[in-house]
Amino acid sequence: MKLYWHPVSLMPWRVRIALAEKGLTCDEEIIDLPGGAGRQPAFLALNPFGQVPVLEDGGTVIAESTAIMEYLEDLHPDPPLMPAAPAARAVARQLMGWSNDLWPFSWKRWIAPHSIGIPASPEVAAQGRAELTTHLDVLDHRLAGADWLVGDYSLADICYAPLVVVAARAGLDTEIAARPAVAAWVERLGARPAVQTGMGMLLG
Ligand SMILES: N[C@@H](CCC(=O)N[C@@H](CS)C(=O)NCC(=O)O)C(=O)O
Repeated sequence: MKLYWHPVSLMPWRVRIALAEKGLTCDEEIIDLPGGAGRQPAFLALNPFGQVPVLEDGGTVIAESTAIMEYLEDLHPDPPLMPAAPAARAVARQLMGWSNDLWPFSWKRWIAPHSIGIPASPEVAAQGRAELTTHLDVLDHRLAGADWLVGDYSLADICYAPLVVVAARAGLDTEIAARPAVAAWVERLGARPAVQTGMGMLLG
């Protein structure tokens, strides 16, 4: 298997965490973003949208971090990273979807003043922060009295791990500290060896 990624990109970190949790090794190739190798024909042939992560496994090529993680889960079900019961699996996927769609949308607004190419204003940043705060409230509610988002540690937790670990270092530390269940979960995530391996650039 080969993973195309970039060391400071959040979404590939999820895949690296899942690989580490399962004890799998994988070749890796760094793709320059944005506008570098990610936009060259050879990479666009793997992902026409030019985004990392992409996993190549023999003749199989998969983009989208959650699709890659579910592929790994199907191929290597031990240790399990998805709940067994259909209802719990659906809730895990719901959270994975929120981490994929809602969080990044708000996150881009929040970090816009520090990013190139994203329209920025104090109002946009404040709106992003307010949306992320609401998102943290939802997670805090789920985590009340629980160690993990859906029963045992799962892909739902892994999907959020890079997002919340980075958020805690990017101005949302006070919002996280104000939500004790989230704060304890962020600590728990950061303490996992696979999270430290997966997010090597930041935590390893
Ligand atoms: N929904 C995608 C998002 C992937 C994504 O946003 N990748 C970013 C890096 S974290 C990227 O490749 N950006 C470069 C670009 O869009 O050109 C996933 O979960 O894999």
